[in-house]
This record gives sequence, C-alpha cells and structure tokens, in this order.
Amino acid sequence: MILHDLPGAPNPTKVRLYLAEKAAQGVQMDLEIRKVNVFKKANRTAEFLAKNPFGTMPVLELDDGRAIFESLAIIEYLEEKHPQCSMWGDSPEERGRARTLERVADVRVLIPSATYVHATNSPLGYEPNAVIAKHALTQLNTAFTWLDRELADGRPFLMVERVTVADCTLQGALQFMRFRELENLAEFPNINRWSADYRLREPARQVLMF
Ligand SMILES: N[C@@H](CCC(=O)N[C@@H](CS)C(=O)NCC(=O)O)C(=O)O
Repeated sequence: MILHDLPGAPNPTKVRLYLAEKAAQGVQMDLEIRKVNVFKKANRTAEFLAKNPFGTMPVLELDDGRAIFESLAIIEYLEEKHPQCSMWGDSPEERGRARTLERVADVRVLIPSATYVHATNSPLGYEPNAVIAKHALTQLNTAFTWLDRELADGRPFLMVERVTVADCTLQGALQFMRFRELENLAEFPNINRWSADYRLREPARQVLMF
C-alpha cells in the first residue's frame, strides 16, 4: 500500500498520527509513504486524479491499484484491517463517544481552522479573505470553548485514559495553525495543556513538524 501524503497538512497529519499511534502499540502496517509535491501540481496530474478526482491528500493506494481517499475513510479501512489495539475504544459506548469527539475535532475545528489559515496566511497562496476568516474564527472559538471545558479535568487524552483518533484529528488541526503562526490558545488553557502534553508523546514527535 502507498499513502500519498502532504506533510504538515491537517488531514494527512491525522492519518500519520494514527499510524504512529498504532505502531507505538505494536501494530505495524506494510505501507510506503509518498510525498506529493503540490507546488509542482503533482496532485493535479491525470495519474493522481485517477486515484482521487478531488486532488486532495491523503490517498491510500491499495496493492491492487484501487484507492481510498478521505482521511477518516482511510483510518476506518486500516482499523478494519488491524482491529487490535483499537483507536476508538472497547465498547460501543466508548467508540460512540470517541467518534463524537472526532467529528467535533474534524467538522468544528479542523475544517474551520484550515479555512481560517487559507483565508489569512495560506501556504498554497490563496487570496486572503477577511469575511471568511472572521466566520471561520467564530466557528473555531465555539468549538474551542466546548473542548476546553471537556479538558478542564486535566485528562491526557480526549477520551480520558486512552489515545483515540480524536486526538490525532485535533492535533493535526492545531499543527496547521502553528505552521502558519496562527495558533492562539491564550483563552483556552486546557486545550493548550492537552496539546503540549500530547506533543511530548513519541508518536507525535515522530510525525509533527511544528
Ligand atoms: N475531507 C478530506 C479533505 C482533504 C484535503 O482537503 N486535503 C488537503 C490537505 S489537508 C489537500 O490535499 N489540499 C491540497 C489541494 O487541495 O490542492 C479528507 O479528510 O481527506
């Protein structure tokens, strides 16, 4: 299998953190990681668009040539293939809660934060847009307010005792903001503490660049 990656970008980082967390628990996957050079438009070639018509990363190319795109679909596929040391939880209730947190981290943090970055200081050179940036920041602050309250008990992970995909998604989003020097957690000390602690973990050290 080949994972087509864009280092530093939030969705690919989420998958890379997931893989590193699984590896830290002894679950090794036979997977080559291949960087896609977006500045040379390698994600817009006919060959790449045949794998993912939207031209986004990450993409998981299977050994038979078929491709899975969408970061969460990739993670779910790999979890089904390697169910040991679940990155969701051990009971339907735990998994339901972990998936709730992951969806909040993705839909309410990762997507607005990526929108905010691209509307403010885009690494891909998009035009700044103050209206879009303001709207995204409002969405982000609503989610951060809730997450900060969740993390107020000092837990190491979003799911308290165990690392889950939710941690990977949230950290992928925050790293992208740090990359463009837009992370401001001054009003969210519990997220800040969670993030600092998470980044000390070996899997995070292996993957995170910022
Ligand atoms: N919902 C998709 C989003 C994928 C996405 O937007 N990827 C970004 C990086 S985070 C990308 O490849 N951007 C490059 C481009 O659009 O040209 C997922 O979860 O995989």
